Amino acid sequence: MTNSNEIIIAIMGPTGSGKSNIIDMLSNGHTHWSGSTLKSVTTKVRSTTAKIPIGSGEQKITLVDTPGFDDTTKSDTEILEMIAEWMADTHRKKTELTGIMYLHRITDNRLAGTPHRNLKMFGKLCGDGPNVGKKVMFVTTMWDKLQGDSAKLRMGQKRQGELKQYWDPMMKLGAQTAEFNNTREAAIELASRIIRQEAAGGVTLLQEELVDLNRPLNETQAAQTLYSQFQTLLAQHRATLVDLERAAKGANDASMVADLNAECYDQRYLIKR
Ligand SMILES: Nc1nc2c(ncn2[C@@H]2O[C@H](COP(=O)(O)OP(=O)(O)OP(=O)(O)O)[C@@H](O)[C@H]2O)c(=O)[nH]1
Ligand SMILES: [Mg+2]
Repeated sequence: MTNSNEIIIAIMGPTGSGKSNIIDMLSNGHTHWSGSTLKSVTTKVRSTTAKIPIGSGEQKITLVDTPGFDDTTKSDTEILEMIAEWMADTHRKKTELTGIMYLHRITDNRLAGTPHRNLKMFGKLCGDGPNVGKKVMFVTTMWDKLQGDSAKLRMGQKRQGELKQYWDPMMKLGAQTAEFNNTREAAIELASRIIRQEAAGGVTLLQEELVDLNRPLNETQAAQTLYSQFQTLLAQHRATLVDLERAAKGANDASMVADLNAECYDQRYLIKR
């Protein structure tokens, strides 16, 4: 049996993509969770309830804020651990997620690298079980920053097109996409669309692995994806370090040696991290 009349929407995505901001808007100023600095703000999974207008009535919803991947203080593995703990707990209590919003800033000009890696991991977290795709909504935020500038808007549309290639596997499973322009009305529309789409059943792969199959987190597909990405990065940093050390030994200019040594230091730090 599931507690099926509860509406629960989790918000995930990279740090600074605007997860807490959407919750602040839906809660109508009740929460003040969004941050204004470049540092990661949300450090643990937390939830709040809000009432939003739907049709002629009101709908109570539970909103779950998550710390962002690509955090400045925590590794992606630590973030996944926190999210996994919450998701497993929810599934154990037979509470079902109504939907997950996955956010991305449309103003980011780099789609390759970290955002792509995180999306891949998110795909493994959801899996491709029946109805899971329908629970997902990919949302690009910060569209208001492009408004009134046609060149910037065109750039945003182009990025949205590129992002759709990464979203495609989940879109084929029914995932929705949306653009957010930083208003409460838009936030309500996003939540309403998730509620309207509500797909009965459909647990995420991560919940199934952790709870139904009783697997430890490090054996789940999401964690394995992070691990193999980490190994690839580590190999790249090691190769760069060898090249830099060789270059530093061969350099005659003192300032160039100092620069190369500083870069070696950075690479060693990344390897240890
Ligand atoms: N103009 C504009 N600003 C936004 C939008 N979304 C978020 N912001 C701002 O971006 C900053 C970061 O937003 P947060 O909501 O804290 O981001 P987050 O995803 O919760 O970040 P973490 O908690 O670090 O994972 C804040 O200053 C927000 O006000 C948007 O759509 N438009
Ligand atoms: Mg936050």
